[in-house]
Amino acid sequence: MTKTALITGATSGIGKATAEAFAKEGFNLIICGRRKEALEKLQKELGEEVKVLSLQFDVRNKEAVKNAIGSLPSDFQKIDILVNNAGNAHGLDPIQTGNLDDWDAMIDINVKGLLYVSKMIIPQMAERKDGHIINIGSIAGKEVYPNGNVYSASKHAVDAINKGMRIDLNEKGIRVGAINPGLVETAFSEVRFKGDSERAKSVYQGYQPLKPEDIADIIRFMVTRPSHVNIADLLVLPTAQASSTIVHKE
Ligand code: NDP
Ligand code: 8X3
Repeated sequence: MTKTALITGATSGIGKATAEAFAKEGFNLIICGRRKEALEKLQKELGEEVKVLSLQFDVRNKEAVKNAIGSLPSDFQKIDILVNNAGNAHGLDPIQTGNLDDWDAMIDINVKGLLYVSKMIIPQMAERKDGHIINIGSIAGKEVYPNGNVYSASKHAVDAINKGMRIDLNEKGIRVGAINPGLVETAFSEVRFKGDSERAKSVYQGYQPLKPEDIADIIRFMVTRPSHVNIADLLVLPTAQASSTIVHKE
């Protein structure tokens, strides 16, 4: 039976690479994001290999999440795999000068958005006693680094939600696992530094960062294990990175 996967934040970076990896695996896809054009482009590309539906919504908007996932056509209603990936860092400031809008964005997207999407999908998985949820955390959910304060808090929340989901869904036979990447070269730093490309580029210079495909490949591995195997929690770093603050640059 062909599996269907819903991926949030599929317009870019890790989410897009995961959609591409899943298409190679033959999974039907529900790709989500705010950028319509990027969704349409990816839908067209991957639509040649598998069935693809795109859903455009902002995960911060509870009603939009409800409407989008609540009105799926019948052939996309059964979701086997949920990848909670949408998220970003906004700003990198000390707590005393942090920006309230940045804090709202990180908590609303990385934490509340993840919950809104999950709430729309977990009940059907629980009823079927079948499903697999992959939460994209971060090394920032395992450690706190200077100026990472609220982003780190949002990813520590993802770490806690991942554990909480696994505990509560244990009796339902649903697999729940997190992958916590270190430095991956995506649009992440562009967003964090609000379009300052030079500053964003410098984050990935002098060493070999992870590529989004590296993380996607591991997610593909996680979801293709036999049903009695749940990879519960992974920390994945570039070889040059030992911790949030220790990165060996040439
Ligand atoms: P990108 O900026 O490339 O991708 C972020 C994705 O999230 C985009 O597809 C974006 O889609 C989506 N997104 C952001 N805000 C919203 C929103 N309000 N509503 C719906 N979708 C949204 O970054 P990455 O691929 O790097 O990030 C993906 C995940 O990986 C994030 O959770 C991030 O925290 C995590 N991560 C990244 C690391 C890195 O070093 N890059 C390391 C560790 C974790 P759109 O703009 O179309 O809405
Ligand atoms: C993204 C990696 O180190 O910028 O989660 O927090 S880091």
